[in-house]
Amino acid sequence: MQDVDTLREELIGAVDTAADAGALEDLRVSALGRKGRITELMKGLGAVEPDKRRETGQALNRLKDEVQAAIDTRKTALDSVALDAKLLEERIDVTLPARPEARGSVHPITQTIDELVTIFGEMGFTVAEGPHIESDYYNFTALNIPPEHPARQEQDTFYLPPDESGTPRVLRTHTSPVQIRTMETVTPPIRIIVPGRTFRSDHDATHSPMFHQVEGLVIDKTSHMGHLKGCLTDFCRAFFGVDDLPLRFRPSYFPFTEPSAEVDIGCSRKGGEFRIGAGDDWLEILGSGMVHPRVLAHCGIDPTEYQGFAFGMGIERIAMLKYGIPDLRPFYDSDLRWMRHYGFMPLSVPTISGGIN
Ligand code: 2U9
Repeated sequence: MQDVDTLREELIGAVDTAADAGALEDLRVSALGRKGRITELMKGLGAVEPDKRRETGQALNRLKDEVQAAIDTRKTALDSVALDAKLLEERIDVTLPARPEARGSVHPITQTIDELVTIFGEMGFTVAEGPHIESDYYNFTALNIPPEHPARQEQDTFYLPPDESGTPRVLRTHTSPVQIRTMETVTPPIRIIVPGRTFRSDHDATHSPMFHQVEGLVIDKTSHMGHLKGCLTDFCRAFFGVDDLPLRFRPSYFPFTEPSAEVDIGCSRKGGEFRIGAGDDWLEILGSGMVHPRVLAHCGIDPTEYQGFAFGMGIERIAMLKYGIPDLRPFYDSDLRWMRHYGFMPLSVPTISGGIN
């Protein structure tokens, strides 16, 4: 009978170097299968001398176990290599869209804010932000709107329970508290725009309880009404993409500015068709004015040394005008069909050189 140690060395050597699962299976069959070499040796035990039969049988059983264990170990190693190769081959880029045809788009509000930031950014404005929940002081009192002032009612304020210290709180009705906070902490010159959400208890076809405003503030020692006019004229012409867009500054009243002006842009409504640009009609687009000396004083800025202008407009309104969106309500419906129609390509970022419009 063949020497068991030599056979072990041969078989285990072959198992350890088997190239793949197929070669390993061939080896198993040739060693342990019904007609395998170890099986055949076991079948021949009857011919072994009786006093060596038991010892040889035990040695063959051990060999069988050892070969089987070597096959299992090699199989595990080969499976692991095969799995690594498969994973490498089937690797997926998880950053790709799950469904290539499902393309996201930029909401008209986001697009309009990007455009505003680009235009005012070019004029040297930076963007400021602040909380949606405000104290009554920042939303009203600091803006020269004292407790009994009718503007508090006109603005349909959402009142919230007071904070732990008893301070009355509201959802901000305009972004103006951000300008107050900026003036309290920054030494002029100041040149900021504040785009953001605002809240008023008003809900119909042309009003939403949450809407967006952008306000601007310039504070220094010399800015005057002429700068306000130039700044807003340049903005409106760049935003609507009409170089000779006519503007009209109409005297108005706001508690936080003096003097105040509302700004209209030229338009035409001839033949039932609305067009922005030269025409015989006007459309109100924003409010503005020189910051009231009392507002400056509330923020610790000396009104005999500093002055400046402010303005505000509704973002939904200018987006609807620019992009011909007829209804306000679908802005917040998350309706994909509306987004597909009115949304913007994610990579068409507005720039002054590449175009705002
Ligand atoms: C400070 C000082 C002055 C911001 C201004 C307006 C005029 C204005 C409305 C336009 C349409 C709001 O969205 S809207 O309803 N805004 O007409 N806003 S001046 O004046 C400020 C703001 C902050 C400290």
